[in-house]
Amino acid sequence: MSTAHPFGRWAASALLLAACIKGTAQDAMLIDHDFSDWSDVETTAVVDTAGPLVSVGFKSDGERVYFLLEYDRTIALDEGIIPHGTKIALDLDGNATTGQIVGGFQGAEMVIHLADRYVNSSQSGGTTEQSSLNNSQVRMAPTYGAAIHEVAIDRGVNGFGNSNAPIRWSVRCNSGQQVSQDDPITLSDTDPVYPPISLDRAEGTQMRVAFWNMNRRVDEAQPQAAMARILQAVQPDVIGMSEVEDFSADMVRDLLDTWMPLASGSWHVAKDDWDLMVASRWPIVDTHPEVYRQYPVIIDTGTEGNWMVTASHLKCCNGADQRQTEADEYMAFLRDAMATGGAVNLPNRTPVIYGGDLNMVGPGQAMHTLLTGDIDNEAEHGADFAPDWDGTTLRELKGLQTDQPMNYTWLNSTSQWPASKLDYILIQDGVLEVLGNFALETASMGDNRLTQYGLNAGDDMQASDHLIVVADLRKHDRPGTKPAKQLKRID
Ligand SMILES: [Ca+2]
Ligand SMILES: [Ca+2]
Ligand SMILES: [Ca+2]
Ligand SMILES: [Ca+2]
Repeated sequence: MSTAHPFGRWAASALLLAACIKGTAQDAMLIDHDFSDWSDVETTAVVDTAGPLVSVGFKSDGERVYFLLEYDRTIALDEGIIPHGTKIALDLDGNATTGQIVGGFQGAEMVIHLADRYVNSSQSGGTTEQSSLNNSQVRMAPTYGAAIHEVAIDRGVNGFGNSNAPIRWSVRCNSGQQVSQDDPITLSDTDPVYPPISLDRAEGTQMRVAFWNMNRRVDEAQPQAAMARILQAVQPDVIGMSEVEDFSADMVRDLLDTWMPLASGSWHVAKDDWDLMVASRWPIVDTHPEVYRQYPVIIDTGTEGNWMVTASHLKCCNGADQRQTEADEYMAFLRDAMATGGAVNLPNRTPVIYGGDLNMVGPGQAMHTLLTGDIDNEAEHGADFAPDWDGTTLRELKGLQTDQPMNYTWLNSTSQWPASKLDYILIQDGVLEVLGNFALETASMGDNRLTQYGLNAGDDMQASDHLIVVADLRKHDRPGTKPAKQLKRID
């Protein structure tokens, strides 16, 4: 049965968006943890309430098919840590008598086992072949746990790029819940349009901040050359780095002075007691290495005063409890820094930026803490608080890639783990305006774009296993005051 889409909280922005994009229905679907691009899709509610699945939405264009999966609880889609066992079945020839059986659905040429991270494709002769989510270009968002997820499945790489044959599909959970499109449907053949994001600094930017996990390659010749090209194309003012523990601040400063020389002198580089550094065009006037695996520093921008930038590299993988403790520790630090008194004192409306490789997989409770100030272990780390100066939450930037509508920042094509957004920028949007934001994957850039920015297609993975993430920021104009002046850049 069909219902109007149940996402009331997006309705207002969706209406606005629809008004803006009227007549451009081929706009690309964005795999970005923002579901406003689903506003025109009628989702199918699950009749059986025995499990976590609530509804399923489906959409297609000439490059991909898309699923919107809504659950009644937080799910980590590519893990079984919260049981769901979601499978997507595609009957690619619209013939129920050929292919695999998935619960009450027959005829699937392709079955995507999301929670177990593999794809079974039917071969002629009745056998199946197993591939990874990466090989089948199954992309999803968000990477951390949530109740709603969007999934994209590439058509070309899975052999139905040019097919006009009607297909059928089904989504099933291990609860036995299942939603199926039983009547064959024809896929859209419209190519999605994704205007590339300029690498140029947005007008009015006061600080271009970047975060990058450097994968301990800073002393290797080929990665150095790729890092140089990427940084020269991006021209950040401030860089929060992780996995640079084997190198000295002086070494990194000398590299930055070579790659992005400043007319005024040297870069300022501060290193903590973990694997983090912050590099800045402006002086770093205070540092806080005492926060574990997170490195807040105070940067004196001159005309726009002090800003606090925190480079972070939270515990990876199945260390969700440790990530939570680390998030609690940082938020306790921020609460004390924003309050009057204590060891650190930020003047009112000092901009706070937090980012890096947060390794945010699993349920993602630690992200909830970082965004909202809801501290998990209050006995140890103190009371909850509002982490923005206007009493609200922090904002997680989308970080879409410049040249394809994906938000992942980590990809290992030989891994069972799918392309993931591990690298984040969180800001106080009560103080800061976001003028630009992207992740840079050179592999998906066309030749003209690569030439324009002096990049090579292989630069991203040559430099690191993580993409650089970038934001252009400026302070809000406060009501009744003059517009914020553009910062004078030191170079
Ligand atoms: Ca989206
Ligand atoms: Ca079939
Ligand atoms: Ca709490
Ligand atoms: Ca806010």
